[in-house]
Amino acid sequence: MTSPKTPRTSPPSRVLLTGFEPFGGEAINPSWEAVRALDGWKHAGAVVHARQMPCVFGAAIESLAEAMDELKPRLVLCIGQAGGRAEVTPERVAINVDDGRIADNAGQQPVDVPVAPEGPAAYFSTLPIKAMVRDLRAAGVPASVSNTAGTFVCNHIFYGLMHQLAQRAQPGVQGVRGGFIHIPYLPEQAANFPGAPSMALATLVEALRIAVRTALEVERDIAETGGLLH
Ligand code: PCA
Repeated sequence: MTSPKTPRTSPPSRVLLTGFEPFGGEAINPSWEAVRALDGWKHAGAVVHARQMPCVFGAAIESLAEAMDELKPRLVLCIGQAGGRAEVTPERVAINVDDGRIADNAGQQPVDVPVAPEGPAAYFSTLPIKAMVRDLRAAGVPASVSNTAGTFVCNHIFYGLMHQLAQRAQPGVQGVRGGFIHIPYLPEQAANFPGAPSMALATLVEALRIAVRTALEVERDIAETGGLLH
């Protein structure tokens, strides 16, 4: 008797999704709350691995590098809190500067120090940020492209991510895609800042699901304006 052949399947590829620990006196960080809800989620032959990053200059990039070495992901999406923003905002560009308005969780407050002294001034995200915004809006999630990730630990890890991907890139080989998304406060955080916008956890989790899906499926970003006059 012949047993039915099991179909040949390739091992699932990995998506690394990172969120940050709380900082700046907050008890929670929406980025970690949303990211950890997606740990193990599978889509299109890829499985999400969630990791928490320290809100510390230097250590954040080291943790990210360790996770990338361990998981060898095909896609890396770093997420962070942008208190005061009303929308989910895929970031367009990471700049080569650390300039802390507040101290990080280790008490460091670098001012006008490069993230990588030998690195270029900036890196663009390699995520399809315009398609992500389109798909988020279509699903009823307020979203816009952002042209600045700030100069704190989020821009720092974003720059560190793109710098590492650039260094690991091999000519002629489809590179690993990566980028950063800032998300608003959770309602329970915004309740302490009357008037501040917020987004429910379920909406944030759905937003990240959409972002991962779009990044896996859309190879070339769409040309649709996401620009600002100033
Ligand atoms: N947001 C901070 C750092 C960690 C986070 O979640 C930022 O926007 O730089």
